Amino acid sequence: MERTFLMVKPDGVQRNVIGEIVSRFENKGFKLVGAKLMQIPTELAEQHYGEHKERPFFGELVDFITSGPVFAMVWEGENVISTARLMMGATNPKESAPGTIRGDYAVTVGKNIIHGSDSPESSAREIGLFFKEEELVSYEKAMNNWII
Ligand code: 3AN
Repeated sequence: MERTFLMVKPDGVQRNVIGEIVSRFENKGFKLVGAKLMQIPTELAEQHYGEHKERPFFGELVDFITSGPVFAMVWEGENVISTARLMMGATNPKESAPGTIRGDYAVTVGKNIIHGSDSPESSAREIGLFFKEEELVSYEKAMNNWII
């Protein structure tokens, strides 16, 4: 079953929307298999955002993501990577539709509440960066029979 890495960023933690975001993915029918509140060390932030190293906003990005605690999660489900991206909305909140997380909660591109892996490759990489295998749980939910 597909897995994705999702993270409520420091702005989302400060604005008390962890529960709201978890609820959206639970209600959709996805399964939470790992989660933790953590303060990201600078080195991990630089690895996580490695693909943006040459971008002018890289320093800002690292400063922001390390500025306070984040809520890191791994979610499981059919097509969870692309569906979570749809539920998050466009990177720039100016373009994210109402009803999406960023559309409902975010105003600027820097402070856009949530991160989500954009491909199976980035999901595997990011889950590996943030979680040890033993921090992820495999379990059955009876309700899943009514979802898939
Ligand atoms: P997403 O988070 O939707 O996958 P990416 O991977 O293109 O978007 O960008 C990573 C993060 O970098 C975004 N979440 C956003 O906060 C930040 N970012 C992207 N573009 C800009 C920009 N032009 N100025 C400042 N920050 C940006």
